[in-house]
Amino acid sequence: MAKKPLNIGMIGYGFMGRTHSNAYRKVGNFFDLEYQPVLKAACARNEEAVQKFADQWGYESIETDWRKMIARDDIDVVDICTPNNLHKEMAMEAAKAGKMILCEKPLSMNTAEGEEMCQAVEKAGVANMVWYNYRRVPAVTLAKQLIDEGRLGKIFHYRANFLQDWTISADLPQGGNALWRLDVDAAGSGVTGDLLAHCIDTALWLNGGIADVSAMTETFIKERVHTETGEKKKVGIDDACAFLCHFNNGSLGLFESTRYARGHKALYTFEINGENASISWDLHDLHRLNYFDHKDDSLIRGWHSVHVTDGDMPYMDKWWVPGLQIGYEHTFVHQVADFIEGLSSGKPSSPTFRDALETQKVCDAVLASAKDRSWHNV
Ligand code: SOE
Repeated sequence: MAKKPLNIGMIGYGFMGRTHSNAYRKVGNFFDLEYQPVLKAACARNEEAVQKFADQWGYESIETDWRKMIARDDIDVVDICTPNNLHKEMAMEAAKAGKMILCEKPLSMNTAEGEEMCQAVEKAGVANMVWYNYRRVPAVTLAKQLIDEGRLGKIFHYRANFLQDWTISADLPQGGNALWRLDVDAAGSGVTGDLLAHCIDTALWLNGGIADVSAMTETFIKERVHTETGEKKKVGIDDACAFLCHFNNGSLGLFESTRYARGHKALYTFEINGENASISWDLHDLHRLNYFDHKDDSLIRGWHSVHVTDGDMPYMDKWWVPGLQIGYEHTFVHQVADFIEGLSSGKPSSPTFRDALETQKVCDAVLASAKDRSWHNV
């Protein structure tokens, strides 16, 4: 049967614009879905740059005014891939226009903004999702499956890190392409919203809600030149953040993120210790899930490394043959596939805006705790 078109209007053309565009193009080749994404329009202020992006990825048209693009009758889904300070305004406008929305993470600058966005999409009744892609690494989805089956038993500990080293140089400016992540007015926060948000989203999904947090943050470089003015400006983001927390299930959490861990580029890891078994995962070896089962015969008991490539493992029947692994870009393909399946089944795929708001609440509590150096309820 012919697939129904799902017309995509993409706002922004940076790193995420590329990962999402790639996913829209690939998904129909590997997943049997009711809808086929069509790259209808790409939108950004810089006409020459957005035309280049559109040509590269095969978008049918461009716009330089996002309001105009959202208003177009031939756009079904608005994909927001802009700096965080624009998410709310764009999502509110898209919801008002009755468009489905896929929004880059984190959902918003803070919980208050996120709540408004949730109310807007719920009132408009439009499908919505936030791009927390790491849930859809097959090994991470497998971890969810094993935990939900109760194999780990009671969970005692959840530990996660997201370590990078790309902002160590004091010469790096704030503001502009990609570097808007260093500008608090555009990003809202530093590693908390950018990196820990990923760890928190995965943790809430795997291990349930977080009750309270105690955090510390540090800004190692206090002033950086701002790209727009050429002047030095105070740095308002957190360069590093670590926090402790209690999960609602009684387990203890320990999270750390920094852009100052020399040698680490994107080392996202987590480990979960339960009564019967433990699980660990590492983004640099993303197709493996490490598993320790205390029930194993004591003579051969030990951590084993599961190569998540077999057809009965999450998503893997859609790709190659057992033993052949997939990578980072596939997580976005999986997310589009799940979003479309949600449209067909009427059962929205997670994380919706409302799900992602829970991550925002934890981020806000973390930043508040770091500020006044006390425990904060989420
Ligand atoms: C930052 O360097 C960044 O690109 C994040 O913005 C992404 O969300 C993360 O997946 C990789 O690192």
